[in-house]
Amino acid sequence: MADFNSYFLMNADEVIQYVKSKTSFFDGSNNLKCAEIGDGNLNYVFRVIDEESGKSVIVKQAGDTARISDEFKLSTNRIRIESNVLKLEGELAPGLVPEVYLYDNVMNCCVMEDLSDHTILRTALMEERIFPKLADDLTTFMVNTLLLTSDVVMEHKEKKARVQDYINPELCEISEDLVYSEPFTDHNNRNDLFPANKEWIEQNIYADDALRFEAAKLKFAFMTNAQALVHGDLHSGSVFVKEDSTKVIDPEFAFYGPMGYDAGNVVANLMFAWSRAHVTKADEKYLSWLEETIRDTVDLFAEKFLASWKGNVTEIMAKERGFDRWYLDTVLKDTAAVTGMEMVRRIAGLAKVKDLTTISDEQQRVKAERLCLTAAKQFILKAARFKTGEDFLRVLKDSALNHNVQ
Ligand code: SR1
Ligand code: MG
Repeated sequence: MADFNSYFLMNADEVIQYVKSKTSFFDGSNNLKCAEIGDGNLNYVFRVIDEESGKSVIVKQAGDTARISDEFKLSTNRIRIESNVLKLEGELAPGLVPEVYLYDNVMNCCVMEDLSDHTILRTALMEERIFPKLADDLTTFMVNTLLLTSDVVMEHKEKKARVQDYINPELCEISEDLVYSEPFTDHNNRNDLFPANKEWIEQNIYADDALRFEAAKLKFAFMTNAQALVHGDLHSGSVFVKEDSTKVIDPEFAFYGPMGYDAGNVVANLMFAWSRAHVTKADEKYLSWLEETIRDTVDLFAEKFLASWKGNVTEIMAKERGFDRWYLDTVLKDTAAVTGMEMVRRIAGLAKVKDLTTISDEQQRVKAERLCLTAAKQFILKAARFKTGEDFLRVLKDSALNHNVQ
């Protein structure tokens, strides 16, 4: 039997041995079952369950390359980042992340709460399910984890120490390439375009100089603006939901970056869900809940941000009259720009979203992609204009009309 004193990638049987030897979670149980259930791009995720008591845990282990491709060489340090960030987020936004029971820096794995009674948000949205608390929970999560880790609130030397703790070069490089470079240049020749939209994307994205110029500016902001401890990959595959509960998972891309990176990812991924629902003519009740959720995500974020600012600001100059609104406007501008960048990269880049790729009708998919890209260009090129949820939603709906999707 392995002693787990030196690193290797575990199989399901070894994971059972691991939890027995490293935790007391299943003390006394002899009937553990384990399966690899991961469907993410980077790691291996095992669920261990005691079929008698029903108790279960998740063991997540990092390899030194991405699960989907050896092309991405990655530090296993990402599991340390993920475990520590989940613990910190759990303190800042109680109840909105899974509990971490153990982090192991030898096996590069962590043991955490099993959320199998929840569903991945992207899957749930594709099933047209409604979650009344979603915008409220996600905006609480973002305001608490972003504002409270920024220089507005934290003592500056402590904040700088935290910046150092969460330096995450390899995962940031993935975003620098996949979000901020390749979708505009295809310089690594690995963009995966839907054939029926290939020419349209070449003309409207690759060949748009003004758009590429804005993307270049945004890339440098992403690399240099150490504003807050961002989740770094807050798409709808990083959120678990059930009727009355929202849990944000997978913060392995976390680092000190622009607050708008998280908010923009949330808005963009809600917009993918809307675009799918729109072209496939989904249930009206579901569509209007999605629209309300997009609006509320921006408006509740702004409202809670200003309220939290009032209660938590410590930085002397941030207390100047009007500075809170000015600062929020810069975050909303970044949110709009990142909304656009995420929308472009999931269509013109390598890493896709199922909301769009599983639209089986070719014409519907063409329309969904084009309406997203048309809106995305507005978000990127006119980012400073977006201040309210309605501003965001209007551009999305106008883009749908321009692509003649009724
Ligand atoms: C190689 S990783 C591709 C994408 O998956 C992750 O979830 C991030 O979104 C990344 O860009
Ligand atoms: Mg992930």
